[in-house]
Amino acid sequence: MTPSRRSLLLGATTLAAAHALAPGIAQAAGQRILRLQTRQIDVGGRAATRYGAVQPSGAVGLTLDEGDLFDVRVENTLKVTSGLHWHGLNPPWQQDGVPYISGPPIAPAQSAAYKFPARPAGTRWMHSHFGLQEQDLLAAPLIVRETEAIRSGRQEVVVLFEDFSWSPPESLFENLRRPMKGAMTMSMDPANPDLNDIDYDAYLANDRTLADPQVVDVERTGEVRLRLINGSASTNFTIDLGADEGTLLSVDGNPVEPLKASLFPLAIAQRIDILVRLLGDGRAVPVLARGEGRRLQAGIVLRPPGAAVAKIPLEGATDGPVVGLKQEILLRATRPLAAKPVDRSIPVVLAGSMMGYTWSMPVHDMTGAPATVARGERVELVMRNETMMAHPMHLHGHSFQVTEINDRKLAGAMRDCILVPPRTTVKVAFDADNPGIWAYHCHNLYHMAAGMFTTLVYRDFA
Ligand SMILES: [Cu+2]
Repeated sequence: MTPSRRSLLLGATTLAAAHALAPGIAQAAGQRILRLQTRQIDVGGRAATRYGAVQPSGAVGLTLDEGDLFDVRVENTLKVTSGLHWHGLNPPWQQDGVPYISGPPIAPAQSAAYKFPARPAGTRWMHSHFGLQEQDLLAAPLIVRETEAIRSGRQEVVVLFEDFSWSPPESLFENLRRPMKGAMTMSMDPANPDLNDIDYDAYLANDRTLADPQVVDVERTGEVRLRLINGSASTNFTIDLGADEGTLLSVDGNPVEPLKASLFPLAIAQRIDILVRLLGDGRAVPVLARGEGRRLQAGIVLRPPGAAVAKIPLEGATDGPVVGLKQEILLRATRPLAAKPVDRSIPVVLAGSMMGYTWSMPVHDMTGAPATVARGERVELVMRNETMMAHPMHLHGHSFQVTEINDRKLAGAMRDCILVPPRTTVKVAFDADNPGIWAYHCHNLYHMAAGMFTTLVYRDFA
């Protein structure tokens, strides 16, 4: 089998599939196309050109049903090398879309094909893992609708929240890395942690600011399932339903025992599904994402028939709450890991230098070392944050369970991204059932770019 130059087929697929993907040959039945392309959005009356992942129909991102095959070709129409990672799906490692780890990135005018079972179902997302492209909004929803959600017939509303700057990400990063600036912006005071590295110009909800928010028509009564994705590069949000309550159904796409609240923390890269019941009082229901330690906010509005939609200010009256683990401690997975002793416990320190902007995540006290596991093991990651910033830690290719927060044992949520606040130790456990080489990193884009990145490697996986 000679690999096509234009179409790089990744992972364990059949010869027939490879031929179907070759240039000039008809597209395989059921295959979806996602194009990496530029698009224009309006931010405060000014046009911004950013990246996007769009189907030929114009649909942004991808929606599949539980049980579907993830059968996708990514076409790079950008002038730059790029790619997409399927955040929250657990594919074979070669199809995970992390450049140079899963496989080569996609050069301009080239494409790559992916084919694997779309598992696990739930609210996932996709984003570039190449350089700082995520800050240029190369991110989109990736929803695998649960059979239960489909059967319910409930309306679903998907919202991707993002942080936006008029400055190019490279200059934002350079600015952070200036030695004096880095030292000055790092807090030494445990009572006063650093909440933000970057002062953003706007927050977006489905590409729109609150100057012109998306207004979603809903029934007068009934229930709406919100699928909320924090696709920010560097902003933790709190979802605020105001006077209304919602019921948390899942975190990172994984079901939890229902939890009622009005405020829901949503760290970088995390997702939450919330059920909102419309009370029949004809009021519009705003769904806001408030930036941590900032007045800036974004959001959408659910509008029952005839409801008036009031103008929502770009900035709230107070700073958005500090995002921590108060709600995390209450979460219980409805489909937890099977009871089993831990075979391997791996210590990971989340570290940062006060001089300049350097982050790291030494494994077994060795900076740059991978976490190594063997197939079949129950593995525990013990993440100890010695810095003054929170780190949303993401492991690729696996769903883990939160098992302990500061010595408090939990049968917590299943996740793929857990926030580890300053001076906090969080333990998570997972089953090593997906052999390969996997990215394991802080999902704050600038922390990752400045070194808070390692890999999880299976021994003898090849
Ligand atoms: Cu971090």
